[in-house]
Amino acid sequence: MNARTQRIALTVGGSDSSGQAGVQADLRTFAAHDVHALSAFTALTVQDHERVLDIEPVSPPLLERQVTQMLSSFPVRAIKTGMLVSGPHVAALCSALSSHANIPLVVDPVLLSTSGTRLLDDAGEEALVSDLLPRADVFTPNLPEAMQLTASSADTPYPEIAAACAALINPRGIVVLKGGHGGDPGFSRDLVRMPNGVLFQLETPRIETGASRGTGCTFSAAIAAGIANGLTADSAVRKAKAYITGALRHGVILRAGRGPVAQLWDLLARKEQTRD
Ligand code: PXL
Repeated sequence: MNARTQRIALTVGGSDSSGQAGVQADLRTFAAHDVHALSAFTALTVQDHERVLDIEPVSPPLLERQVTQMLSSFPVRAIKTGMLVSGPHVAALCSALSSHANIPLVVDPVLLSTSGTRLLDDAGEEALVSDLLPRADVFTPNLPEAMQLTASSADTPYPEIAAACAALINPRGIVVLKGGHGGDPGFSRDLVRMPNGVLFQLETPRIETGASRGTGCTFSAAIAAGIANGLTADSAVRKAKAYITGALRHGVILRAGRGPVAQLWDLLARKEQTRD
């Protein structure tokens, strides 16, 4: 018998039946980081290779029960949130988190699916800003999400958007403004804002691929997994950037040239090397 202890993190979000984004992406990401995944579902979604076809939310009380039970039963070292559906779901989550203020929280403010379906309603956006974000230790909006949540305009400079995001979270928290900015199409640049206001950029060559579903979920989940493994939040962010770059490079094609990033890329690459 060779049992061993494993570090534990909790993901709170939606099921993607196509296994590309949402909780399914988070589960593989935690596994790749040797972190045991607890999950609390906010909704079941029906998705094909490109679209969200149906959404059935879980009742807010059942969401609260899932989170409350996981946090009281296991020593959870980090929590990551994704699709939160509605105002009552955000309220249920905040209620479950209220007696666990010390567990690091990574909030990925999922507003839309890749194909443009809303995954959080208006009341949910309000509750996210007023009740959940003030408790967040890492906040990982992409540029459109950051602009929407801070009411920024297209000509607001990125450092100002990042500062407006920082004003929404725990003063000791980090903002990671994801990708898609910087003007140079050859690069993916994330702007990181530390609690003291220092900004730094994480830059990698842009990877052109149809296998990019789940990129946002995976990046945020990798940050949560790094924190669960004992890294400081800013080390976890840097490490997650390298990890998501590998996952994009090794993307998986499922159908019509599209598919998810490969969360288990490192494991599979090593297996490949040892295969004869
Ligand atoms: O990528 C954000 C996201 C999160 N959660 C679920 C999703 C998506 C995108 O489609 O389907 C369940």
